[in-house]
Amino acid sequence: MSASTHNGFTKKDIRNLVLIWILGTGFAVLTAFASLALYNPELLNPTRDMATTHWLSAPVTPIAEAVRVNWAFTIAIIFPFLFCPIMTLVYCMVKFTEKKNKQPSHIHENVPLEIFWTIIPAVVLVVMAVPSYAILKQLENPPAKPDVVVEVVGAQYYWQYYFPKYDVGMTDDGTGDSPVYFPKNKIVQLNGTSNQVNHAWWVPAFGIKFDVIPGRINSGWVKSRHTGYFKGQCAELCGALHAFMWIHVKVVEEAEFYQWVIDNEGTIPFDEIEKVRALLGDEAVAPFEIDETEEVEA
Ligand SMILES: [Cu+2]
Repeated sequence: MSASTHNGFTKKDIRNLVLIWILGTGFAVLTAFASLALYNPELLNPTRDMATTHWLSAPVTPIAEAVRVNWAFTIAIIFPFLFCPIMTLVYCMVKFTEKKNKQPSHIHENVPLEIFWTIIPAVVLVVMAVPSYAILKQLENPPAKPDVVVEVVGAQYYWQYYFPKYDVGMTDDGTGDSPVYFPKNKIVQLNGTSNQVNHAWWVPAFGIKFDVIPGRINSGWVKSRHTGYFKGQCAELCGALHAFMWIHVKVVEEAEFYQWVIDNEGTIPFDEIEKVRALLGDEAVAPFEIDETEEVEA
């Protein structure tokens, strides 16, 4: 059978396809952005508030920013794998119709092609895995010694927090009336566990999600660049009221954080008293008084 009896794949087809891949992918990406902008222009604002758009909260920590960049990078790298095969299929459906191609070729197996489409996705997976694992490692390990350590306990169905350094604890009952306070621009290390079943502490704006598991301690850390009120949720199906296990975090300036500690009958550690006096005034921390009327047993 001579080569002229059927239409094969020519160099021109390859050139056409590469052009279609590039234009088609670009068109798809532009359409996605345009439809987002038409639906709600605020969705394209990188500092948008999730409470008003219900779409990907604005990142406020270095981890959340790294997660967002990695997300965009991953989407960009996997989009061609979605579009290119679809466009190739459509191209072949149009070009090799029965009318134009009476006697189809019977090609099977193409070793160079199979090596190509095995190696390229494998390389792409490695390219995606390297930054992802780097971020996972960062997520668990703060860049320096934490400024504040918080013990987080998941309960059915609320969250408890305890700050050992300040001997202050509180419960977030899920209504939003009792948020936990974190100081802005400070490394807050969270050590989480659970008293009964598995839960997960998840605040999207912080880029943090870690499981809290009975008998184990898992960690995450937050260093928020902005003050504000951030909402999260338990991310592990934990029982009947799982959906109401909200997380409320208020990130405040350092002075307001210390005021919160004092208002909640916490203790200012000795080495921070001078700083707290400078921030809140002398009367904020009562001087240490010895009650001389109290009898001391010999
Ligand atoms: Cu839960």
